[in-house]
Amino acid sequence: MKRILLVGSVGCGKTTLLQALHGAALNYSKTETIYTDGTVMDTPGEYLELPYFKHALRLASYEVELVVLLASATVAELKFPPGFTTFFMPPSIGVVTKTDIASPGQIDTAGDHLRLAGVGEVLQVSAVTGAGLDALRERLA
Ligand SMILES: Nc1nc2c(ncn2[C@@H]2O[C@H](COP(=O)(O)OP(=O)(O)OP(=O)(O)O)[C@@H](O)[C@H]2O)c(=O)[nH]1
Ligand SMILES: [Mg+2]
Repeated sequence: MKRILLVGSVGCGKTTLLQALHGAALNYSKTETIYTDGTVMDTPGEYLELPYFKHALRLASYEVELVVLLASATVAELKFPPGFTTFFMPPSIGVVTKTDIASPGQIDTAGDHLRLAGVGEVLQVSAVTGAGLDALRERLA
């Protein structure tokens, strides 16, 4: 699997997706700092949400081949600045999370937010049901 950086707001499902991608049990664990598990670099949502921390995301992105921006389908607010992908050196893709507990309209809105952030490609997943995980694994292979 490619070396990837997970970026998204607090609670959007980054760590849960990492666990699902690794075939591990899904256990809630608040991410408090940037860490690497295998080829996946996970980040705290605060690094996106608090301007003071944003530079840490850019530095981390130099270590990876692909930035994965995540947006929860259950969150109506825009969490990324428009054009945010230009902040990173590597290419970016978007992933809508929590599709198991969202309506099609909510999933579309989250996808629109990711495209506004600058990604050209959006996948949809549920770490809980496993929907979309095979397609994501294939994309990251
Ligand atoms: N129903 C559902 N819940 C999910 C899914 N992914 C994550 N969750 C839940 O959302 C909550 C937050 O998930 P995390 O993976 O910890 O979120 P995070 O983005 O790592 O959050 P921070 O570490 O705070 O930045 C947990 O209670 C998860 O169980 C999903 O696909 N479906
Ligand atoms: Mg986390």
